[in-house]
Amino acid sequence: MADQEPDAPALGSVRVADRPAAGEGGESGPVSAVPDRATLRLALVVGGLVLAVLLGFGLGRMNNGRAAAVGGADSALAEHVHAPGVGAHSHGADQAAAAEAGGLAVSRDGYTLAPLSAEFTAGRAAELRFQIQDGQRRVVTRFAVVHDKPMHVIVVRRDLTGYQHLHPTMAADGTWSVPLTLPQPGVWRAYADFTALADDGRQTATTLGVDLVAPGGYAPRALPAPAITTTVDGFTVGYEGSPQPGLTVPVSFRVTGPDGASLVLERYLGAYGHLVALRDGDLGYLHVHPEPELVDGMIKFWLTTPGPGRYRLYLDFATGGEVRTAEFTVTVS
Ligand SMILES: [Cu+2]
Repeated sequence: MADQEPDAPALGSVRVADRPAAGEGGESGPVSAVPDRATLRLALVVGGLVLAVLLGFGLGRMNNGRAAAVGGADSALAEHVHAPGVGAHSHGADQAAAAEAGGLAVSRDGYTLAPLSAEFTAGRAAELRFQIQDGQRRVVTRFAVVHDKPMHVIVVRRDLTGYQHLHPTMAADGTWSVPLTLPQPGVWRAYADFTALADDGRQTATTLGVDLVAPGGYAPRALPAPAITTTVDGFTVGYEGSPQPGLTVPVSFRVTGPDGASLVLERYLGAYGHLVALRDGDLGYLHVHPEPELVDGMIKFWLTTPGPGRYRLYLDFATGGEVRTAEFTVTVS
């Protein structure tokens, strides 16, 4: 065999350190080359270690402490990295993918939402229980924490009333559960918004949806007319911005108190506000990317509306230790 240079080093590769020592393997290079190679290997190993430390440090900083893995004690530490200036739920997706509404399917992106209970009695406290399964129908137990929670559940009736934003807890077997009361009869939609962690460390952010039913007389309410301000418990909430079909645009909300004074907003789940947008007609769930800090006293989001139509916006904000939801109808054309 002809003498050959060591393989081009893959940065941080374990393989460099695992190669047999000179002379043990099939190498047939001149003896004089051995010290050089050993030195080179040592340099590569040390370099790889330094690089690994630097990478870990860099990832940790990029991650900004906003996400961590949850799951069993054997969970590998997983990073949930967001590009600077972009909020959660952005995963390098191209604009086309981001412009698609989520939550329309029980199975998508390799994961399936499997409810363990879908029928409720209107007005009676019960429990929503479900599992997330992977492509091999195995129950998923590892999720990335996004906005302080590994799982976000939205429940709304099909006429877009009765909005609830819930955070279930997971049992060791991967069964999620959360108390849920469907106050009125009708067909309701439940969304599971999560980032699953595969065994190989791959992260998949998706939103799956399933219908829940509360039998009884269903009297759907008409969607309220579009408006840029609304009130909730004496607080006035208004927004600025013009959602455009197929584009990601800024939408900023200002909250003022009962006396008209601008309000001291509190962080809730790692952000000043949480916005969910649902499409009238099919209840498509939209991607909304929050800015981490207030901008001119306003809560700023990046909203992607996939097409023309009417949408209902639900803004959760916290003040005085209480979370309230302001709702808006928006026409996109
Ligand atoms: Cu949530």
